[in-house]
Amino acid sequence: MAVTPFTLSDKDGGSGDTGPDFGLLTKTKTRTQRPPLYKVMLLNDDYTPMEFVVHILERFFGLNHAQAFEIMLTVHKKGLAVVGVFSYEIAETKVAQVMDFARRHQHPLQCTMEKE
Ligand code: TYC
Repeated sequence: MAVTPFTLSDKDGGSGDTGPDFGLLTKTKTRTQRPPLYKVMLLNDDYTPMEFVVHILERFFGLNHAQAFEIMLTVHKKGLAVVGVFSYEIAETKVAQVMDFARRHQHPLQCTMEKE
């Protein structure tokens, strides 16, 4: 917050030719902070089937089959990829959903989040 003092000129029917009035007003500027965003990333491994990863990307990240396949291949080739950017709570939920789904199917797939 910044407080800026400023003067009023003599337009208020004051005493006439005695110069400007030095009334003091304050302006308060409030800057709204954007909430921080978090990247959700999938990590490659040697065991999780490609189709399982594609399924996860469709199911939890709302990607169509072509987008999901492309991101899966990026993870497979590069080691990891960002699959989405979310608020903290949404990112945390996505990571938990992916890790839980992978664990229940006994795949070692890893999903993490990182502040953008
Ligand atoms: N590397 C895996 C395989 O060859 C496929 C895979 C892709 C695994 C992406 C994890 O996040 C991943 N079956």
